[in-house]
Amino acid sequence: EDGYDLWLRYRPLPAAQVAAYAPEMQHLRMDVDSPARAAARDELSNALQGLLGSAPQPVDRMRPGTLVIGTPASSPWLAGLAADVDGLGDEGFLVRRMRVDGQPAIVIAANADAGLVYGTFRFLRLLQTGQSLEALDLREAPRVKLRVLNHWDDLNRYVERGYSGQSIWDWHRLPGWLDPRYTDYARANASIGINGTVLNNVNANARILTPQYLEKVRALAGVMRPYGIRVYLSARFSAPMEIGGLATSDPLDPEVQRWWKAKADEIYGLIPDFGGFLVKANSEGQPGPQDYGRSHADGANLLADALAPHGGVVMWRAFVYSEEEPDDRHKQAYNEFVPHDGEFRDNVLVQVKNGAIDFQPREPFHPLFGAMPRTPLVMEFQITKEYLGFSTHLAYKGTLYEEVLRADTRVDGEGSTVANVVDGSLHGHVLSGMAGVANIGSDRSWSGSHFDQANWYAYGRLAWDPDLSSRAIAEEWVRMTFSNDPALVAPVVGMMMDSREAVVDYTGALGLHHLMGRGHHYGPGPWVDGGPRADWTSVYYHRATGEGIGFDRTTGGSDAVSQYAPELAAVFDDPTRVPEEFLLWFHHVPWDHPMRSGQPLWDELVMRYDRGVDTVRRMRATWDALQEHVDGERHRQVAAFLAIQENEAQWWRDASIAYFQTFARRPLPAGHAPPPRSLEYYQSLEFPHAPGDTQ
Ligand code: BDP
Repeated sequence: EDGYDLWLRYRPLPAAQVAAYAPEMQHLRMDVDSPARAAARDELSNALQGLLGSAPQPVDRMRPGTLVIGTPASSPWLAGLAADVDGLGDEGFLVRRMRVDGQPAIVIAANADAGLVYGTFRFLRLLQTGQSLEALDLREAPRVKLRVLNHWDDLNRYVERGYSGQSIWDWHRLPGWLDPRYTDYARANASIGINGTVLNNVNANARILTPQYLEKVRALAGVMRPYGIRVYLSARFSAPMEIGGLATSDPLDPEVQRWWKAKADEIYGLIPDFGGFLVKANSEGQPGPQDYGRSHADGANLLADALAPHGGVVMWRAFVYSEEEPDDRHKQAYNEFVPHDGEFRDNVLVQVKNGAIDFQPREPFHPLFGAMPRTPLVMEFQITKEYLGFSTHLAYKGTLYEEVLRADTRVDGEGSTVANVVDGSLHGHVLSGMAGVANIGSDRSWSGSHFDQANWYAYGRLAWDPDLSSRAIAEEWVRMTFSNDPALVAPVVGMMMDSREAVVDYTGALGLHHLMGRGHHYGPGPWVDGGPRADWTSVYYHRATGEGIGFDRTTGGSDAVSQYAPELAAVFDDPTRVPEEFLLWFHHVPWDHPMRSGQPLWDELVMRYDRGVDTVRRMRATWDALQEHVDGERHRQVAAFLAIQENEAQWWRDASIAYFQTFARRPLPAGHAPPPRSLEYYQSLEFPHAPGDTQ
């Protein structure tokens, strides 16, 4: 059990469940006339062989205990379901226990192959999680259209902010060698509904667009296709100059336009279902349209026009902030993008990080959500844990995703949730998307740790249905990844549900943010100052002084609050009404600011640091007690990582308190031990090597 099998382990089910399920699925009636159907059939056979001890046998006439899989349009025996699958699109499906030709059967029906693949995985999940089939009748379709992974993978297999080994894309051996891992990657993604993957880093290398690399991309696209996954590429805006020999990349230059059109034609000649381009432009030193005095809309439309004849899309990132902006990085994306709402082509989506700064353990939702009604906005979540302890700290991000998706923007009255912006329903968009910065690498366990697989899983499930509950998702994942044993499920789900809040607590609660070590982003660095950019330091964000702490983003401060809908802005603006978890995000308050607990701010902050460490300690104890319920190999690794996490949570707590105490100049509240070492000691600690570091 090294984790390679992910949540698709298909280990034998307990005898009672086998006895209940097996008679219902002795036979299989399915026309296998496409690679996608073959993929679904193979998955089903392997899974049932593993779970139940035998694979269903193909039959061409109905017998009791038959699984019937197909489309009403092409399978005469399912023709009666035409109305039931109507409106489910190509990806939706129904799974139903019913009679077919007078015989009891389980049916997986859809309009197209993609739906059959999803329906098959959905059916298997029922068995894996031990559900009763008694009243089985599911009808599902994805809410979000483009459910995409973003790999920050370089062509030399280095993964930016990746903590699970090298890139899984072995560019050197492609296209000749198709590592079986690519197929398993596609299976895992299809099982959770992901239908697109951007293969290369947003800090893009233009060479990915050269013929030599496009052959390799084509080979990967071939592996993904049966699983309903399209490939996309990050495009470097200066590619026309770097690989095209042009003198400019100006989006309004006709030669540049011709170059991109020819490039798109070339790509679609090789990959007819190519998804499109993801672009990071004029951000953190990347080239972009502003280099020529043009706007983000000009840049995005240049690529959109090249892709449009082929049905491709552009996902144009809004993660922009410039060195020159002295005021508040929080406001920049909004200020740069809102004026261009309505100027983007129909096949452009603007991709927005979940919060206005950068994937911190907690941020309020990005004010762009709801503020660009004429443009579809892609939600960008980070699955890799750049700011939440890399792959050694256990932090289930399902709760973070859920918190953001459920946040109410109030732009169109109550119920204008971020989820409703993202799925396109609030403003009536046909296109919609969600992107997750992948945590996948060449490690045997894929994600660098067993529990980090849950973040990949949760992301996919929420992209399919942004209203799912993170707790229900955690439970599914635990059941499939470990076991259905109730003695294990409840405590492990409990650990996961507490885990992200623990990270918030021990790294800096109450709205503090961006306090990590410089460059590599690991461990505490609240003292980080100086260097090339103020907005890459910690002091820029926490603004601690002898009087108080926090970033004043109120109407009297940077006024970032005004980027939110008026009702919400009024709440954020008011220190007595702002949710406490965002107090220091929006306000600079005195150290003795009264908190809702009745304690002064300083005491509350210390209490939270300790609470975070305590939660990790409890998680460790919970896990240790589960030894007999988990295989030794996985149990040992998780236990070891939790020990690392406990040490480092303590380190974060001690270092942060030692530092902030120099401003607060107050003793620790009773019952809370002072940091054992001096501030100088914590500041002198060096982090030897951080994987995924860029600076
Ligand atoms: C930051 C990362 C950096 C990425 C950047 C981005 O530190 O490595 O390139 O985001 O999203 O969080 O473009």
